[in-house]
Amino acid sequence: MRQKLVVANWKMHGSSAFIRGFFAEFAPAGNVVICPPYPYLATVAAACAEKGLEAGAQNLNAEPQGAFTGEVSAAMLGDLGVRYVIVGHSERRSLYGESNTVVAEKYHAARAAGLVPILCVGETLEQRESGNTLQVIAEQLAAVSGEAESPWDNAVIAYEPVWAIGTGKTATPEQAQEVHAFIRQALGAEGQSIQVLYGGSVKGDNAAELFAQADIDGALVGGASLKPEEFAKICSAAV
Ligand code: G2H
Repeated sequence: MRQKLVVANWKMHGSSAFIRGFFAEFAPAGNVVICPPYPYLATVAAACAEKGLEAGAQNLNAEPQGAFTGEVSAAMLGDLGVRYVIVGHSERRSLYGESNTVVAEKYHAARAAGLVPILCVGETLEQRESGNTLQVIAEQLAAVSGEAESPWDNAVIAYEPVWAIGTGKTATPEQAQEVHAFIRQALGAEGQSIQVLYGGSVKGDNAAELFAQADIDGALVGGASLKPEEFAKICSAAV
């Protein structure tokens, strides 16, 4: 039986004052992960530990250490008490040129260090309109699974249609369910146990209908995760 999970992706938002206010107000429900920007990870990890939540990072470098100015390794995240890390978010893919290969390297580096990668996959509007959604998702998944043994153990997948990210346009529950079911089938035997989240303009008032779908195990939430009350509503819908 899969448990539901809700992950906050704060992106490049927040401050020390925001974090104090957020944790003073946020009343958690269920399994929740908070992914702040790097400089706030230690503070957020400590606050999460107090409240029974988990902390996550938004990115990592696949190298274990070395002369990589500005980068952060999987081991450093683990050292801070961080358990999850987002890999392959569409903003990383489109704005920072992360290919399927780079995403796969990060995914495997995270798992090797004992972190749980949250692998983001999703199609652009152009890809959807040209009928290529499932092919794009299959390629993104195949790049990660490669020849690895049990590649989907201790991992989470987030389906985030690029056209729904930060646009206010959410995929309908049926559109999301279709892709989630496809992802499970593409993963073979491991597809039934892995948590598959939906992401893209999830809000307090659309979370419940998304979570009611058979193959949707929760959400990766951007904008709405910065509002403690609304985020708490989304988390409650997952319980
Ligand atoms: C998609 C999502 C969080 P938002 O990027 O990963 O953001 O909920 O603002 O669309």
